[in-house]
Amino acid sequence: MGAEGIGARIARKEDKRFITGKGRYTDDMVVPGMKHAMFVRSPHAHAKITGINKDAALAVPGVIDVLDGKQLTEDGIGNLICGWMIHSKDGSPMNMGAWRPLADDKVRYVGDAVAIVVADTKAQAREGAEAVQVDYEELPSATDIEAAMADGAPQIHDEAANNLIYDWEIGESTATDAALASAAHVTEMDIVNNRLIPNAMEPRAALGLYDEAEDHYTCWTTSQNPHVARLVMSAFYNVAPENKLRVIAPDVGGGFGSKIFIYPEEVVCLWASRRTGVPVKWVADRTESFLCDAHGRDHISNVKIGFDSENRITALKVDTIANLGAYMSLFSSSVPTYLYATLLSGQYNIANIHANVRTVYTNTAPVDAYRGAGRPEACYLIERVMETAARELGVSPAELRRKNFVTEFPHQTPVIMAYDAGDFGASLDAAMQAADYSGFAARKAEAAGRGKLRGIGMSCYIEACGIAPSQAVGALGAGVGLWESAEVRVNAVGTIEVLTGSHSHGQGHETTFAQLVADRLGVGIDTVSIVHGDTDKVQMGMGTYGSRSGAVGMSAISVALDKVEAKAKKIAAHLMEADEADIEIDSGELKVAGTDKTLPWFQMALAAYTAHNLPEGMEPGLKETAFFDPANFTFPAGCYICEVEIDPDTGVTEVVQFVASDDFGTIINPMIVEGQVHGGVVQGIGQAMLEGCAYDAESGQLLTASYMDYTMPRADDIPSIDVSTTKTECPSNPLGMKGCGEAGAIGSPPAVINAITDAIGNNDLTMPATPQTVWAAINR
Ligand code: MCN
Repeated sequence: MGAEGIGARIARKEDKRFITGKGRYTDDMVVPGMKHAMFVRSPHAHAKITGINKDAALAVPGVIDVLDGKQLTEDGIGNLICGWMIHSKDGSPMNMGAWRPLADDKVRYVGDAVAIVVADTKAQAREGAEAVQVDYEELPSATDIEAAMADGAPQIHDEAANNLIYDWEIGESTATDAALASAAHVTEMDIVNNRLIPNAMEPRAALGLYDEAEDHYTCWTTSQNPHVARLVMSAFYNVAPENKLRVIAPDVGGGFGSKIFIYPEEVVCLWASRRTGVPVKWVADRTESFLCDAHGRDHISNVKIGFDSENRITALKVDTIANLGAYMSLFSSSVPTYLYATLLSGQYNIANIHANVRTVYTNTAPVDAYRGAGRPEACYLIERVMETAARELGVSPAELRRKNFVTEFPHQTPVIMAYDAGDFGASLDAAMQAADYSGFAARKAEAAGRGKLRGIGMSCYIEACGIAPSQAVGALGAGVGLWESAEVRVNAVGTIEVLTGSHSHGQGHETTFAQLVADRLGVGIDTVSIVHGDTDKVQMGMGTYGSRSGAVGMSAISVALDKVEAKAKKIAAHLMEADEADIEIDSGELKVAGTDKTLPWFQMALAAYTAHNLPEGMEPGLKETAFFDPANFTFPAGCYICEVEIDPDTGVTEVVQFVASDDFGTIINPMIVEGQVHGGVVQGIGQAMLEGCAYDAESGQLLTASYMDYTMPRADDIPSIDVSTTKTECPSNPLGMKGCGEAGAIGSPPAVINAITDAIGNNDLTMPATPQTVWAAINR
């Protein structure tokens, strides 16, 4: 490792521009003639549109046009799609209703887009939007799972009878039932995983530009995967042919999954630019973000876990219903199925697993991935039921887990996943030591002396990330293969540009990706530029989600670097009249091993472009492209331990200690990884204790559409988090990396709830465990 290479704890290169206000976000983009848009949104949860009168809006000074869903349909703009096909257990394909970018017959949730108003200023667009008169015939609505599944529930899409999208299963039902029937002990629980609303610092935004002269479209957008956005908008939405559409995702201020999807707004802004002849910019206000960004989680489940007389798990049976909201967003169908049920085995050796998953439409915002989609729900379920089983069996939660850990790898679970490497015992030991687990009883007694309830809870998580293997995800119904690409360009002066299909929106790629290059080529990170987020600059890419940029994106860079190194060595050997096999690359030089002959890196690069005597048959230049498609997912795993103190009179709960021990394989930058874990754990504590999304059952209104009602975690809600790592290398990528971006959000909620329920001695507690909820549980 050089001072800036793999493993170096160095500050993020990109932070200078972010913390000095020089980041360039979609809203910073200004193009000549640009106008502003405001969407007219449904105030009703469920209603027929019976008429739209635009006259008053068109009379508002500055309003250029008002466009609606009928015009969008006339122009042939397609339905928004869910690209991951799921079949019900009877073999039928999922029942997907249409999602029009602008609703033209019916609105299905509060915030559903109905029309776009384009005006000279944002204020005029807002005034225009308020003046559009939409006539609605209100329909009864259903916002939660039970209401949507009740007899006589409102029918949200004609295609989905009883609002059921699919009824899917995985694993062996009969064998699991039989194992449960003969178990020495069965623990059964009903588990709710609360709905979350993502809150990126930068709200979503889009700027659509149609250039009539060139017949060309450009879309600046807050996207985690601009190439996928271009592909989908071109291939499915009929917005523009792919060769005439450029999508740019400049600096993006946080995504956490919610900016993976292609939403109505970017499609409509592009189309509106063509219709109106002016560039159209839309920037969501915070209320729009609450209403319309894809929400996360929202599951209800029943789980049964069986043990033999030696407390070994014999069976796990899960019945889950997931709320997918009013429309099926891009990956929504995969979240409660392949991203969830395939991880139900947790860190444990379980011979029999069966899960049944039903998904339903409701009159709420679409639900899709949110930091850790599917996997947090699986982890919460298995780690809550393990802790509960330990309490029922009267054994230590740590030892019950340890007894059931998978210890041999590779390990094939009964639910598709093949865990490739891990040492779950090592994480457990490290976390227990860091948390001074054995000293807990004394701390509890001391707290009791102060009138406080103290509790400890753990969670041993595993997740599958590095979302790729094209063959695997293809076989499971994903509409596309999920590899990643990279191009490494060595310029004639020896500086290096890396073009990557990954997108960074807070994860520090400009630093870690440069560290990899620095490590391999012996150059400083400042001679390396990372280029991403622009479909005109970067070859095709698959973007960032499922903590894939390290394991998949950096691996593509690594393979491209192999090719660059090989060619550089050939050139150097030729110029130094040495054997290619003797060339070493070190500290910015190419050296002939065992001699004092060296060639500076930049001279080799210059020669690659300018030499008249390159090796026979060699093409000039030095740039290489690679597409990396791993053989398996990566499986980060770890142990989180949370300790809380509760005031029994008020229910006010303080997280007094949080310990995270993670296995992320090879670590490129420990400081960035720790930051990722901190961010994830904070979001997990937020889910467990603070963030409660609520719709009014009667009216279907979102009751938590502002920070007055939806509580995000703040610094004073969070203790100093103790992060450490253990290491088993991932065998399916050349760097041995496992993803770290979602782990914190996946592993932490059950640790928190296990700690609170331990403190209060009542296991009947749902998230978010607000003071009121905790107080009620104490007094139940
Ligand atoms: N890294 C490392 N060593 C490892 C693994 C990762 O040094 N063993 C580094 C990577 O090089 C990268 C960062 O850690 O700089 C995160 O890498 P990775 O785990 O591969 O995750 P991605 O970069 O693909 O980011 C996606 C992940 C997801 S899915 C969400 S959601 C999320 C997250 O990361 N959204 C985020 N972290 C976020 N962090 C911020 N600040 N903002 C978001 O929107």
